Amino acid sequence: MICETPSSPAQSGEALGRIARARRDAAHFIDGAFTQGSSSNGWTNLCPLDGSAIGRVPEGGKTEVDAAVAAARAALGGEWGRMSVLQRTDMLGAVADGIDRRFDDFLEAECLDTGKPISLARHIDIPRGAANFKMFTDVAKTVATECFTMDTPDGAGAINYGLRRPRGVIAVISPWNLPLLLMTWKVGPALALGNSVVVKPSEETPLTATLLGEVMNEIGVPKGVYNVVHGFGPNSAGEFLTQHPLVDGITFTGETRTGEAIMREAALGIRPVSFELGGKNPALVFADCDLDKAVEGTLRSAFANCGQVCLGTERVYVERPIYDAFVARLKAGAEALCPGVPDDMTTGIGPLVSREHREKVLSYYRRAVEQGATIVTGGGIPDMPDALKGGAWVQPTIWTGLAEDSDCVTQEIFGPCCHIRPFDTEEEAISLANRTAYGLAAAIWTENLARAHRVAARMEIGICWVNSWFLRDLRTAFGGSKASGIGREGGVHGLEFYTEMSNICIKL
Ligand code: NAD
Ligand code: 6OD
Repeated sequence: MICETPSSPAQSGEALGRIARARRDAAHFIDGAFTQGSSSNGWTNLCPLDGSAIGRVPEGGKTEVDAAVAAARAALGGEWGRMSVLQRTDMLGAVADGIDRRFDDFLEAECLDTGKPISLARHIDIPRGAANFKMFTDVAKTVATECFTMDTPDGAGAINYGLRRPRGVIAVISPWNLPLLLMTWKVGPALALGNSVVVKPSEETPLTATLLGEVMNEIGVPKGVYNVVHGFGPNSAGEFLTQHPLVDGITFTGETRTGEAIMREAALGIRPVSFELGGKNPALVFADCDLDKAVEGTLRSAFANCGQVCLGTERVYVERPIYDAFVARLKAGAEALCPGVPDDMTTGIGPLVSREHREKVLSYYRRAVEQGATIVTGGGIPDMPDALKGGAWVQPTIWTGLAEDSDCVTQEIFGPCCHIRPFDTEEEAISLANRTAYGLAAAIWTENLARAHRVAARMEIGICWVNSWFLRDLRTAFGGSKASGIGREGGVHGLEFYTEMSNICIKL
């Protein structure tokens, strides 16, 4: 039965009231100072829970981008650039502790910007924001480079060794779905390896990037090391940043189409890019799986964060003997997810990030019906209390019966929805899973270890989970293949992008 008890109006008012204390304007953070910038351009940041105004956000233009890039460049030649690895990494360890100290401020800001449940942000978004700094300090302190001795005709020989230098000023362009997590996932390694950064957070979620500026100042991180310029993409701060000739590298997480636009800009000046892009991720559920685990895992991978996780499952392939049981159980799980406000502990699902994004998701819900889907559950907007009617709420949705070339099976929707289709053989499942332009993640559910290895090895993706989902060891390579990205970050894998390797050849 569909969850009919979203937060009552009284609960909503109280919960929104508690979070409302964090309502605030955002500011650019340039050269260690908060500023509204040089123009009066800006926008109102809307809360996806009810459509209310959170505060104003200034729109940065060329002036702010120029100032931020100049500050970042100056930092490289100043105290920051002269620090030893240990001094630098101690400072970043203190930044991680600073996030922990202000945990509740970050939590409130993130929940206000995204509407996501506190139970989710408390376990994933904010702790990972801190961990992303701690983890990469370990990498920076311990990473080794190569060394070769070589013979020379005079018999004296030579030694070659690799030397990693910071790449320079890194532009970090980040999305709205896990704002602090995905921004620090790039800022952490960039700073640990001695770069400085200019961050352009998503226009939907400006608050935690701004708050991190306060932490940087509290810790005494030198001015210009961490800069934030707010704005949009095309013809705004995002594009100006990617066009800036003094930016040495661009790391981006977001839509594949945006990645294509950024790559064109990066071609000018031959700047390297690191891209984490979209996905259309499959889950393969074999009849020999533990059905409880597979259903619970797929509920999370399809509906967590209201389906707004790049690694999320939007295509589920289930072996025919357990197909009906799986569909019935996923339906029951989806219908038990109560939409509600962040600090109501019964909330199972928050809103989408904005009404605009809801329009996109609903357009897929309509197209699914037009293209012949059977709606197993959902398909529309939940009935919310009056106080929340202005929010971006949408029902968790499951379809069956769509063709493999239909829009909802081929295109990334980025909402709480998935299509389920039966399969009969392992070979068929592999072929269905790989039949996509994307190559980010896959989940395999089986208790057969040999099958797990065999199938995982044939997934054309960057990350494959077996009997789990979004289980992250930050030392591992993270990224996507095909249209899902370029490069890998995480552990030592980010060294390629965040440092420039020189070979020093010494003739003895
Ligand atoms: P988006 O591409 O619309 O925006 C991401 C960022 O790019 C924002 O800050 C935006 O302002 C900026 N931007 C947009 N156009 C730009 C341009 N021309 N030049 C410079 N900057 C520009 O993505 P989104 O809607 O914020 O996020 C959702 C998308 O991100 C989904 O496709 C999702 O799969 C993807 N994503 C991927 C990963 C991953 O790790 N692969 C992680 C999270 C999200
Ligand atoms: O866990 C991570 O490091 C990471 N980059 C997750 C991305 C999630 C996408 O929405």
